[in-house]
Amino acid sequence: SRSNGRFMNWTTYYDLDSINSWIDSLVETHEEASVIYGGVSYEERQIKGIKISHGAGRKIIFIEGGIHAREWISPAVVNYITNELLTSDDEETRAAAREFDWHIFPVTNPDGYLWTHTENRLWRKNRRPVGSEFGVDLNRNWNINWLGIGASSNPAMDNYAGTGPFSEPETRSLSEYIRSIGDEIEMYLSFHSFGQLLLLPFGNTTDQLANYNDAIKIGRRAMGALSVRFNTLYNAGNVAEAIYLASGVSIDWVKESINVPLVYVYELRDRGNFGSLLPADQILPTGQETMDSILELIHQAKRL
Ligand code: ING
Ligand code: ZN
Repeated sequence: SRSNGRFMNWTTYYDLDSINSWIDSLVETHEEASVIYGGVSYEERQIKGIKISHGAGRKIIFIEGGIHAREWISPAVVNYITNELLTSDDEETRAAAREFDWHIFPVTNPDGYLWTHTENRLWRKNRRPVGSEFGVDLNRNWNINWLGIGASSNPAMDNYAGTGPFSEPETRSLSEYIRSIGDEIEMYLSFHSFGQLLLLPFGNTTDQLANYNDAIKIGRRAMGALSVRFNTLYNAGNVAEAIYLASGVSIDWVKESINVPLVYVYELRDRGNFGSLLPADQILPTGQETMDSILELIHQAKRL
């Protein structure tokens, strides 16, 4: 499924090279777009992204996609959002594109993503060799409550936390990128699948956010907007309420170390019928309803 680098339909999952060349083609044709690099992977691939900016002095919305390799709907939806921000005729979408600087990384785990296209469709981690095993869970490796509850010290496990906080080049370099723009980030969105959940920090404790009441209200209204188009139902809650506890996760580090006001994880479609193997004909509807919800997140955040 290689694209020609100029076109992406929303009925196909694309591989790493195709996504990266698609980003190049967008940057060539949209003056508000530029290539950004969030760091590098263990196998020395770039974490390539796209920045959309219509001028100086804007707050940032940061989008993290594909930290788990097999969750293909995550990069696909993130690319759909990017495309909407650059090409939509919809008034509200265009306003959102202009109002913020968008820093968007569809594939924050490039080695793992490539591996799911070539060797093992259900691979989750990066591809660091550890003894006779491979891979660190990049959503357990951040320097926040590292190796606490819901993370494993066993490299054979899918939630292996690595040899230390930020032991992995992907998380270390991406966190440096985030820190470099941290003061300006208004909202951080991390895309996973599956489960149809909107999660709030924290991953490692049942303690609630200082702004929990606002954050959950905004999130619930956004999930209301998400449901309108296709009646897709999401539950919203902090990680402890809605899923399971996990430590060393990106959202906890972004909340605690960078103090980003609004931080959410999407667990995209579905609720387990197809799970990680969501058929490609669900990319477009998942992208559309998710875009609806992001516009509502922005709208509701402004009403605070
Ligand atoms: N789910 C997330 C995981 O990393 C999560 C859930 C996200 C838990 C953020 C805590 C914090 O396990 C998937 N599907 O990967
Ligand atoms: Zn995930």
